Amino acid sequence: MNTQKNYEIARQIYAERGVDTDAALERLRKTPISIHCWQGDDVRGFLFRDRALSGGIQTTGHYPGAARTAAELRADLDVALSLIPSKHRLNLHAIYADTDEEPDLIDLEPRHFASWVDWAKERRIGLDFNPTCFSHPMADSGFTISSADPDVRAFWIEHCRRSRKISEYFGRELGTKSVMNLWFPDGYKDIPFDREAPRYRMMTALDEARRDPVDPACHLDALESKVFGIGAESYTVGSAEFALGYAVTRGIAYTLDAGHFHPTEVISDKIPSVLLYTKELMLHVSRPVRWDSDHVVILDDELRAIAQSLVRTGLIERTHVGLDFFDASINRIAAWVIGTRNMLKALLLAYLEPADELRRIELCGDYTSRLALTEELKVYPFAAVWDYYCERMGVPVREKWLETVRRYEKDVLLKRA
Ligand code: RNT
Ligand code: ZN
Repeated sequence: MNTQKNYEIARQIYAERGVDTDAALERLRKTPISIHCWQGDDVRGFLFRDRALSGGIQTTGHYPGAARTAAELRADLDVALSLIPSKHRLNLHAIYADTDEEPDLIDLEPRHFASWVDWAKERRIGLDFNPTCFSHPMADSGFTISSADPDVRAFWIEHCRRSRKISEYFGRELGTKSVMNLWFPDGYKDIPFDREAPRYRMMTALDEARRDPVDPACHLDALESKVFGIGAESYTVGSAEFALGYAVTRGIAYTLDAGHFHPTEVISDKIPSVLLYTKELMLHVSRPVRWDSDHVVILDDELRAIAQSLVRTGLIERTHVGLDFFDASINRIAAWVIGTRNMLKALLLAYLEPADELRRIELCGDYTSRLALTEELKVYPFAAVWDYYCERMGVPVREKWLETVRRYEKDVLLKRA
């Protein structure tokens, strides 16, 4: 197929509507996605390989080939990155430390992540970070940093304090600010008597964990809210009001996860509100199916709406777009490629909107034209623009990438016993 010729036709069709497709592609090229490392090994990490995943999150499935070491995970990521157009970032969790020393979470230091920094430097990509406040004996009560037990609380405060140093080190070494996402599974399975005390403890513990000054050019804290988790159905300490209030009053970022709200709520509508009150925003783009199931992101209406919220009013400039899904029932590299390419497709669709025209139409109250135009735009020749972009970025066009994944599965993944 003639990708170039198809693009020329598409470019003219968009141009008739006043849309510059070359400019849209240039904007897309400059939009990094923070790709989550934990899709590659079902959120296990390398520090405590015998611990089951806890914190009310779950991976299901037994697809072969999960990475068992940092070297394997990096090799898998290299394959995924070779199939995703343009440069992105990698989002690491503390349990992905690459060391033989067997440190506990409160012993972690930047040097335990040196191999990741070398890898990122070679590829000229940025790193983001997360303290891991689950899958650990100190989290077995269902509470971490908001625990009523001062020893438990102190443990998690120290882990988060150290995590900030690691995140700052990423930013300094790589010359691009690392966003460190704080998420705590803390909550009650059944109805609590006191809903305030754990929140007060979380607030003060977070202040303590964040007491060391860090270079804002290298590190940014973000706090993620949640509505419920498995085993914490009745009460979550870090609720939406808690996390947004904390982020606003402390001048940090708030993290919106697409699966962390009631089923009819959507984060696409929350993005513009949150960014009125916080300087920056982190996203965990995910796909909840009936619950916070973290399915692979597909190009559905909500994904498109998220991208529209970010692009139409320029809020993407203050947003860190991260992914958060984990499916152990399909090829994990394919999961990364599908989800990330879909995020990029959604952004490109948004960059291809005739924004000025639609804004003018809306402001003059012409809702007929607004509906007519947005519906017709859905079937504009977007695919020709996307294909051309993939070709130009040197990655496979359309589903051709699956051949590479299949070959790697046969040669490498299936050989991991
Ligand atoms: C859990 C949160 C959290 C985790 C990752 C692994 O519900 O979404 O972000 O998924 O930190
Ligand atoms: Zn999340």
